[in-house]
Amino acid sequence: MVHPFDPISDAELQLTSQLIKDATKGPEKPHFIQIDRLDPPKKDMIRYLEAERTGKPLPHISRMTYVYYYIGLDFYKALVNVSYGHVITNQKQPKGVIGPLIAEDIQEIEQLATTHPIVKAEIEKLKLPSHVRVVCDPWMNGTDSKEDRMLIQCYMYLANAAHPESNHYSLPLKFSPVFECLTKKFVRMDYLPGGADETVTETQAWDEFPFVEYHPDLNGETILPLKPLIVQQPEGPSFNVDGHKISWQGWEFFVIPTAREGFAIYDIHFKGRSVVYRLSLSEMTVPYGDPRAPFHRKQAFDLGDCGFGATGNSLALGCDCLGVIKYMDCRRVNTSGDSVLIPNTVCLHEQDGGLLYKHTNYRTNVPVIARRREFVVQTIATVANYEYMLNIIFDQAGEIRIHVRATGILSTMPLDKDVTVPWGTNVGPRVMAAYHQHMLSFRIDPAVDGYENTVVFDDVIRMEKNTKLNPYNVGFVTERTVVEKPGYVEQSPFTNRSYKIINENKINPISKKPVAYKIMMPARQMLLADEDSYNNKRAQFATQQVWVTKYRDNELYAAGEFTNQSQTDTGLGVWARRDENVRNDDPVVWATLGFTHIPRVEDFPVMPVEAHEIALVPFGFFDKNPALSVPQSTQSFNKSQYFPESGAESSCCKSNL
Ligand SMILES: [Cu+2]
Repeated sequence: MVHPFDPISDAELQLTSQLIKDATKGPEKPHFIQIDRLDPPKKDMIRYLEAERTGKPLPHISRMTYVYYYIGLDFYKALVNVSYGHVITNQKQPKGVIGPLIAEDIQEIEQLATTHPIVKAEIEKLKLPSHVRVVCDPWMNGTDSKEDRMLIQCYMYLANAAHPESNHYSLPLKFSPVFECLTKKFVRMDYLPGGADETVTETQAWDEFPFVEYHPDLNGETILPLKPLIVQQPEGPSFNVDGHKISWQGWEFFVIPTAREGFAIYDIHFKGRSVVYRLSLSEMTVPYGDPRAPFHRKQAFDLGDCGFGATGNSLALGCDCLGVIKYMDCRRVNTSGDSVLIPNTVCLHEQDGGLLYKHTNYRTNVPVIARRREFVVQTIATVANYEYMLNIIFDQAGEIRIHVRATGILSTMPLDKDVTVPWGTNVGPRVMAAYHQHMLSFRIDPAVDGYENTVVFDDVIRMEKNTKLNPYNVGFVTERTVVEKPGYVEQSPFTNRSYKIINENKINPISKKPVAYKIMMPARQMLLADEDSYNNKRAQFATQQVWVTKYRDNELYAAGEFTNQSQTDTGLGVWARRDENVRNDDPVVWATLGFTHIPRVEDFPVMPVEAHEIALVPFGFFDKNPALSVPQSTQSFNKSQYFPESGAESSCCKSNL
């Protein structure tokens, strides 16, 4: 039986596109952009989940899908009831609302960018030798003015003609054609500055210099010998999978691949108590700090413009993930309305996370020691040059970690000989990687012991000095502020400000305070682009670290539903301004994980992962450490070996237990 949380099926996707085709009169066929299932209404789902838990008859919830498509240059959004097979709404969007990019269009533009006569004439001027070829990296246009056409900025590069894996990002060219994405019409040729200012020059003959290659066939490195370190689970994994529901070490939740977010996790319970209703990456924007045209428009919205599921990697057993792996697939639509399966975009597995706790009673020399086993839900998206690894990691102490790693290849700009610029790093001969930011918004729809929750923040402050109680001036206390209305909370690293989701209706018997989950996130630099820039207006979410809104169905994406060439943020920029109560109600927390990336030379030609994380940690949710039920770590369980030259027999994990 289909569960209301289940991802879109092949049949549902095809039914959706067929209904739109049937509803389209006139000669032009629909040009599909995105189809996925709509989130079931939360009110109905709460009833459904309650019935499921108590074994009562399950209420009917219709399966709904959304579809974005173009007819000519007109952009439409429709909602379809796929349980009953009819279109509910089908609306042409206002002019200026532009749909996301889709792989088929991008591939066509990529071809066109090297074969169009105007571009070919420009390439001719380079007088290229036969051992190099021209490669195009299509980029979303970004925004610097009002523009109703969906435009693609084609950044052009050279690569080694003899090898398909040659690193073209090492050799950017100084011209950049712009195409109209839907009609594939040539719009104009932009020229890129190569000096330390905005001056551009006409295309000159290419004067040869070496590539910086990453592929093992080309990088010229001698590979150092390495012996296998094999992750095996001889008795199988410790998790169970029932459809899309996972149970592991007291945790229960649903993992659902989606085209836009990569995946979402629903109805998270630990040891029978609810923690989160829905957890997902809601948006990521990557604005660049190079002020010169056309780089000033480099601002990707990786979810809204492309989609983390639609650009998801097919993860490979024994390569991307080790151990016993459960995979889930993502399904997307192509421009003709067919269903395309991207296999294995989400992997689920266990990993060793080092020690979870240890104490040695020095009087008896007896340790208690438990290893942290982690359960990982992972997806890896390739958004052109960059890879993003999104991990949601559960542990046995009730912690949920949102762990993001950026890797892949820096987006690069051309640089003339011996030039340096103050907004970028020279990462190879005549190639510069501009400073940029990665601003991710995670949407946390909490359910801390129920759905009526409150968001608070605690500051740690000095007690009043020279009082009877604090005569030595050493005391400090926490001071709590309750978030009553939607909006944002300012960062305050010097009061050690921490954010918590509490349930005011449930008092912890030990702490005598409301049960809570703490959102662990260090203070970080937020969006640098000025308030008077489109980069800022389009991504209000990225200007603050923590936002709170009141729950409404279908408010899932921090910068709004349509981000491609958007003029303003139609997400938090609107929802966080509503005057309504969020206390002891149904708040949604939006946590911005931001990192300002000043590229290193070592980030090129392929970047070692840069990891950042947010953790949701129980804070007076349990009445003691919930991980005491984890088995002790012993050598008989772990079966480790001594380094060959050692003959000692005693074990570090010796225990009298
Ligand atoms: Cu970066």
